Amino acid sequence: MPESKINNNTTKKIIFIGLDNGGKTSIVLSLKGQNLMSLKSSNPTRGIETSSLNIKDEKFNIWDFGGQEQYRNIHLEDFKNNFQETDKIIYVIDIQDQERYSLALDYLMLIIKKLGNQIDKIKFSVFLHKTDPNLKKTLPDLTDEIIEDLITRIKEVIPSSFWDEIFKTSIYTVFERTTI
Ligand SMILES: Nc1nc2c(ncn2[C@@H]2O[C@H](COP(=O)(O)OP(=O)(O)O)[C@@H](O)[C@H]2O)c(=O)[nH]1
Ligand SMILES: [Mg+2]
Repeated sequence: MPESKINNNTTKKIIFIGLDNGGKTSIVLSLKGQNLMSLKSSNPTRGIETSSLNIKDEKFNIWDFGGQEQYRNIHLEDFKNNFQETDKIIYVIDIQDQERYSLALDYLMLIIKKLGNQIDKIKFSVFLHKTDPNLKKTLPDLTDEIIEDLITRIKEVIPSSFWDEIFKTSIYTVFERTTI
């Protein structure tokens, strides 16, 4: 049996993590095909919400980590349980929330530190989320230089093997990832 057939039968664990309001739950819901109107009314995630998702014949367990301050440290404290057997971690940064770039980078750094050499076994991506198609019009102050500077700072934090795992994403495009 080809290897890919075997992998299809296993459920992969994916973690979405980042600051609150970054858009994690919205990404999960849009991957599930929910319409945008229902996304607007979603509440902040408390603790960790798990759900499953099928894409083609692959099954995923999604762990959506509430990003509010009171939960952030708890996730890291119980890191062993929360991050065990993880196939993929997606770190979500709200590109429109310039004031919290530093906070988002600090939290990213803590996660990378905690992962230690386990990171070699995990796929790790950073989503520069809320990169909406009309961003240049709606937020003209968010210049290319500011975004480039953010990307440089991310690269200082994550191992270079993940540099090409930084994506610009938005729920306002058919969920699409643009490689930087
Ligand atoms: N402009 C924009 N807003 C988004 C996008 N994705 C999510 N949001 C909004 O960001 C807010 C927080 O989203 P939520 O999914 O609850 O964030 P979470 O705390 O990371 O789970 C909500 O008002 C969403 O509608 C996006 O791609 N673009
Ligand atoms: Mg949430």
